[in-house]
Amino acid sequence: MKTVDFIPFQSVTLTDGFWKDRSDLNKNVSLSNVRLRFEESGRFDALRFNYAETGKKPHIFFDSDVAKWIEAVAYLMEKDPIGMREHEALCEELIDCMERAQRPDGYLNSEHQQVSPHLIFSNRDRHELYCAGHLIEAAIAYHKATGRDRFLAIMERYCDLIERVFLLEGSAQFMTPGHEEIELALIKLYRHTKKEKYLKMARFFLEMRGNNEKDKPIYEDNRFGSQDDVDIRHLESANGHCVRALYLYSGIADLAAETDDFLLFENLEKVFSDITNQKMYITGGIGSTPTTESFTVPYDLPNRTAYTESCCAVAMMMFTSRMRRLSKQAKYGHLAERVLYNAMLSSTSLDGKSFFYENPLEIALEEYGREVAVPRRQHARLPITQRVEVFSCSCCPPNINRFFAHLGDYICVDEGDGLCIEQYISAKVNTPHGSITLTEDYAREGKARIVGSGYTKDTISFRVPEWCKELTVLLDGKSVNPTLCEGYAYLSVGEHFCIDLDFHIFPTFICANPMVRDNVGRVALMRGPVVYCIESVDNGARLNRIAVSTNALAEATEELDFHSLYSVTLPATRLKNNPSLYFDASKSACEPMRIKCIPYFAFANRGESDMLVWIRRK
Ligand code: FUB
Ligand code: ZN
Repeated sequence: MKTVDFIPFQSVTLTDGFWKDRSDLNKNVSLSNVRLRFEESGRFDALRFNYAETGKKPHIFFDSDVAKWIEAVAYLMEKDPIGMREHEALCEELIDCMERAQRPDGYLNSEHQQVSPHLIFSNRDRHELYCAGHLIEAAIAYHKATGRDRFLAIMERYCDLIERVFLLEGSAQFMTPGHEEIELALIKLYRHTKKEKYLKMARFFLEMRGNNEKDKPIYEDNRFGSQDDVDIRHLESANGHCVRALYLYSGIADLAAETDDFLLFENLEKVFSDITNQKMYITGGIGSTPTTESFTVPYDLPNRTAYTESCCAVAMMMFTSRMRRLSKQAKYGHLAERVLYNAMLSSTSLDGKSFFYENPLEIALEEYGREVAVPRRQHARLPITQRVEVFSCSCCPPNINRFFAHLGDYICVDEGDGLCIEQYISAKVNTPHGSITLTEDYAREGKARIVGSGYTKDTISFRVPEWCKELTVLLDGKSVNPTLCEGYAYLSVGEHFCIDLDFHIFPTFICANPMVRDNVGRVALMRGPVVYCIESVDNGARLNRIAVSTNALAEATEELDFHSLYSVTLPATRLKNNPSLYFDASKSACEPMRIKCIPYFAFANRGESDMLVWIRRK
């Protein structure tokens, strides 16, 4: 199987624009704010191994939270070592502490060493290998950024122990981790060090899952919980805890790439279709239930109780970019775009300080926290209505930190015989085939420009977004018709060129397959890649009283008032207040109104508000 590589973020400089602003916000606000909250909540203390002195008890996956934050710092250090000095000092301090605390046999885990040593490698849901995986990823990033190999050496010593306990002796009380992550980390370590043993270890953990008698299920009430229902060679659908699943699928994609295993790729294609055709929200979010944070059955996509964890957005980006490495199909870039503009962006407040764990598609404030006639634990848990700076389970904020720190990784693919533009993000990209400057006004005006300089190949390709119904291309100012093939456009170019793209963006109503019960009789507004929503702060409470006709688009007005994007205002009607529970439909009285729709990612930034993506269709 031919694999290709994205041009790595180290060769990409984001330039002014929508995504540079978001990435700067991550660097200048989110990263420091997460650091403050992690300091307060004892996460860094966990890895200072000072529980005995401070009494601050580490949680079983504090190590992973810190590791993701270090990984983010390392990525940012590559571009701005001076700006990261203070954060680097903290990383060095933590590496000192880990080096001192590591057991002579290589074991390293703050909770198990300080709180529950009797439980070491005894229970697969205690996240030891998950934490190890994140620490490995951080150590690789740190080694690349600094050239210093102390952290990497710590993790290699730990890997020696893991190899001995799991592969050689089989002395652990489980065979594969309850939470996947180490698999993809080990393949990264193999690629970084070129040591075959790490590939062998990754392969072991991947192939043993669902394929051994030793592993106990993680969730009694969800047989798919930890993807043990089937082994990777018989995988056909996406199941269980979503983050775990997507990390597993990413690891399998890496294994397929390294071992040229087409069957694994074919299985992942089935999984990809299962997710994108049946189990994904319009925002690119996944996870239909907070119970075990899982996928459920096809088309079960409730809006109000959507789980859609922010980590899932990160994990979807990981999975879909790996699939793109294995096969040039536009659907992977389409998915990445959907996630980026919606599920990913909604995770973070516009001021960069707070985060959602779950990203619902409907908020009805009156229903939050109200008394119910069933015991509380039977009542579906509702997501929170405002982003917060830190949660007790704070896996998402540092995941978002590390994601935005290497956003440049997702823009441009080196196909060998030419470059391919996957995402329209303003950037200067240095490639082995010359330099490319991308400038976009993509989500606002549907336009982008690609300028090549010193280009050494004959063709360049670019992804045509799935929402594009009309494409205009100018090559050096002259209108041209590119060759279109399976979602990509191909152009012959010379050494220096300028391509202007207009994808002709306009608002569109989208409807869902009627199998999605929650969306029957409803439409969602999209404008190019951006999903829109309505909020009570603009449109009054009880948003389900509002109905729109799809003809309303003819009378839409747009205003450039929403964080560099347009809000869209449309005629609609509102059902007049009627106290009756049931009433004659022909007598339902409506009043005309105009509704203001804003980009979904910006919801809950103006205080608590009702919010709705899927609006009743008139
Ligand atoms: O279990 C560790 C992390 O906590 C998972 O990745 C998230 O889904 C949350 O459950
Ligand atoms: Zn998370």
